[in-house]
Amino acid sequence: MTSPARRRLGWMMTTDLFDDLPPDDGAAATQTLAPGAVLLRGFARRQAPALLEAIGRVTAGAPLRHLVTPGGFRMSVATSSCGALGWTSDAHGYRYTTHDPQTGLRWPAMPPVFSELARDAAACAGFAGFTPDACLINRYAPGTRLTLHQDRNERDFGAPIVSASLGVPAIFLFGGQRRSDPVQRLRLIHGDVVVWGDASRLNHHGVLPIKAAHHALLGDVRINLTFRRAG
Ligand code: MD3
Ligand code: FE
Repeated sequence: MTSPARRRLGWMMTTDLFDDLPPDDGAAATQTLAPGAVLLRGFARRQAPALLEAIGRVTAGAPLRHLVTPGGFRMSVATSSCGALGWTSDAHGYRYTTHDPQTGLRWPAMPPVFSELARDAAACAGFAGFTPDACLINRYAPGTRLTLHQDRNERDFGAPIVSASLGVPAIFLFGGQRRSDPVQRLRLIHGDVVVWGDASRLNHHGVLPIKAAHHALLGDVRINLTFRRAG
């Protein structure tokens, strides 16, 4: 497959504008942010309405809630989960569970539109065969932020994490292995997907406070889906 831009320009130029892209692989909008970290601009845009409908169904069964960190702070992000495992936090620590502690029920099943998106995005980034068993749903109201952290509660760091952004934009912080490493800022908008694997899997990351904005489908919120192989 050839990108529309490359097709349009192909007759009049050589490849110099596209030297950062692999040749002719259909990955026209892919960008490597760091070793193992691949940005797929707009990858989830087409599926966004179906994703939102599925988010509505999942959160009807497992409501979004503000978890409390082990340190006793209420998270400003509201969280839910689906899949065989869901992520939770309380005074005892961060962990994955098979049941939602708030309802006592199993986490809702992962909707096929979720798992297919995660699998396809991972494959596009070079991680064929990714089958997530957990999806965290994070909802950001205006002003909500996520402080710099690592994701270390998963069993297998060999699997990537896939994240999809919906709604209003966010400035994402992408650091290194050590908390003190320099941090890149990346603006993520509706439909953007990032695959974080290999050398970037344990990098620190966070989200700056969400600026007041409006999105046609989501209003003033941002929703982020993160797909993991947790168990
Ligand atoms: C880079 N969520 O839920 S997704 C989280 O936008 C979380 O809701 C953010 O961090 C959000 O834990 C960021 C992007 C992300 C997720 C996991 C990563 C980036 C990552 C793991 C390693 C490196
Ligand atoms: Fe994280």
